[in-house]
Formats: sequence, structure tokens, C-alpha cells
Amino acid sequence: MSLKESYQFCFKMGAAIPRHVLKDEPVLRHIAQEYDSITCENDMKPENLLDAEANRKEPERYDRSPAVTFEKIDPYMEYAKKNGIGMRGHTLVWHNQTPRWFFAKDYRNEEDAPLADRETMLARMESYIRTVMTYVQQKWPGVIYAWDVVNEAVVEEGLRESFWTGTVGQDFVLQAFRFARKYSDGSAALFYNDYDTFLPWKREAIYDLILRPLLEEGLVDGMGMQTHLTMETDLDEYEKSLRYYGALPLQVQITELDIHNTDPSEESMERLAQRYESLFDQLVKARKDKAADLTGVTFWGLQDDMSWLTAFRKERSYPLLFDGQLKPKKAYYAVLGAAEK
Ligand code: 9MR
Repeated sequence: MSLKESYQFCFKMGAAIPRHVLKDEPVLRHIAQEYDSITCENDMKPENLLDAEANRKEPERYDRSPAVTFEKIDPYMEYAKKNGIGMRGHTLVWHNQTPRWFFAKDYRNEEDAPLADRETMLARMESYIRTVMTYVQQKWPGVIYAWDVVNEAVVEEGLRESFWTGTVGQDFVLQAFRFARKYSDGSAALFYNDYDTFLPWKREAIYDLILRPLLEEGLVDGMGMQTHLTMETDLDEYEKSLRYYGALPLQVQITELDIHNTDPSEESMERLAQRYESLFDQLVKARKDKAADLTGVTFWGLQDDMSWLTAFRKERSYPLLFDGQLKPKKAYYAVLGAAEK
């Protein structure tokens, strides 16, 4: 049985995929066999959808309605549609992977170009969200079932300072969700997505700053727990967060799961497998106890040698269920096993 078959009774199973696998038939067959959800690892982020050339060439024309291009995402959408695979839309509004010129007056590219004013940036945000959502709803109906409307807006000091807070202001999250709700045809749930959601201060801060105000206006449908774990992450705290968000009138999705591990030895991969098993035990139990409306689990990568962690941590990581040859590791069987208990 595959991952998606084993967990069909519980939630969708997904993986983030990079662009190059779209040309790799054996990998595409593997995805269709194991998963019923995919996320573009990078291609649905603003830096890949915004049409840099058009906007910067005709800044007056596009000032309040940025030009967007879909050539990078169409191949993913087509593959998903053809294979009956759902997609998480990642991500509409983010401080990262959104070019600085997008926030600049007249889309100017210089590093110190003055920023656009609030009204202009609100118009650009609305237009971007409308254009992207409308396109996928009309051209690829039924494929995207969840949108990460805003990603990673909370830090220890409160709301993260970014070009979004610097232009629109402190209400940029609320504004983004209002636009997403306005242009959604209801086929996709609207998510707030963040990392380190297992930290006690962060789960509270996300509720206070983000979820509570959004819930008051009925603007949010789900909480995305990214779930980039290490071998040391406190899984009891993780479970508390899962149940904390689960107690809210929201879906919960695990959106970017991996467990950083630098030691490929057999014992270490066995410990990794045990950790995945403990985590999936929690997830299945939360679902069975109705402690969380957990609707999907997505791994952040297909196989160890495609993981972002190796570059980010500057040390080779073996964090996923499949090795460099796409061969299932012990962790894969441990995850399958957790579904059968
Ligand atoms: O995996 C993505 C990596 O290829 C990019 O270089 C990186 C740049 O921001 O983004 C990675 O994906 C991130 C995701 O979009 C949001 N949460 C954290 C992920 C890992 O950095």
C-alpha cells in the first residue's frame, strides 16, 4: 500500500516538488502512486508569478494591477488535474521570495527606490490575489483545495517587520484574507501557515495576532503547521499545538514536514523512523479523537537529496522517507505502520 492509500481514511498525503521533476517520468509516476496532494516548492510564490519584465517596462499601466504570468505553474496544474491529485497553493502573501521592486514606487528596481504608498500596495495586493485565484479557479477548477494566504508573519517581537508592514501596515494580514475571501469561489480553504508552531510562545502569538482577528471576521478556514522538526524537537509540545489549533473552528494541515538528521547510519535512520512513527501516531490519534480536523500532511520534498535542509543548514541532511534513489527508507515503513494501528 502506498502513503495515500494507507491514509485515505484520515487525511491527504502530499509532497512539495521542485520544477525539474516535471520532466522526470519515473518520478512523476512515483508521485502519482504515493501522494494525493502536491505543493510547488517554489513556483507558485510571487517571485515566480509576477511578470518582472512587463511590470517594469510599463509601470504606469500596471501600477495598481501587476502583470502576472502563469507559464511556470501550468505544467504542475496540468499534471495534478490529469492524475486526480490536489494541490496546496503556496503562497499568496509572504515577505520572502517577493521581489523588492514589487513594493517600490513605479516598480523601480534600485535597492533604495522609494516604496509605494499604502493605497497603491493595497491595490496591488488585491489585484494579485484576484488574478491568481481567478486564474486557477477558472482554468484548473477543482485542483487547488487549500491556499496559504499569508505565510510566516509572526516573530518573537510580534508581527514581523517586512515590506508588507512597511507599506500596507499592521493590518496587511487581515487585508490579504479579506481579498482572498472576496475572490474565492469556495473551492479552496484559506490557511495561515507558519513554522515553529510547536513553540509555546508562538502558538499563542499566532492565535492572538492572526487567527483570533481572522476568525472574528470569518476569514480563515485552516491553520498550517509547517513542521520542520529536528531530532530534538519536543513532540509533547508539538502535540499540544496540534490540539490547541485543533480546538479552534479550523482545519489543521501539516504543510512542510521534515525531520533534520545529519547521520545516515542505520541506527540513526532507525531513530528517524521511530520519530516519524511517534509523530504519525499523534496525528492519527488527534484525528480519531476528533481533537483536530486534520485534513492533510505534506512532506517538504520527495527524497533526501532534494531537501532544502542541506543547503540551508550547510550540512548534509537525511530528513525524508525516501533516499537519494527514491528507495523507501525505514521511516517510510514506519509511517505506513502508524496508519494500521
Ligand atoms: O524549499 C524552498 C527552497 O527551495 C527555497 O530556496 C526557500 C527560499 O525561501 O524556500 C523553501 O521553502 C520554504 C517554504 O516556502 C516556506 N517555509 C519554509 C520553507 C523552507 O525554507
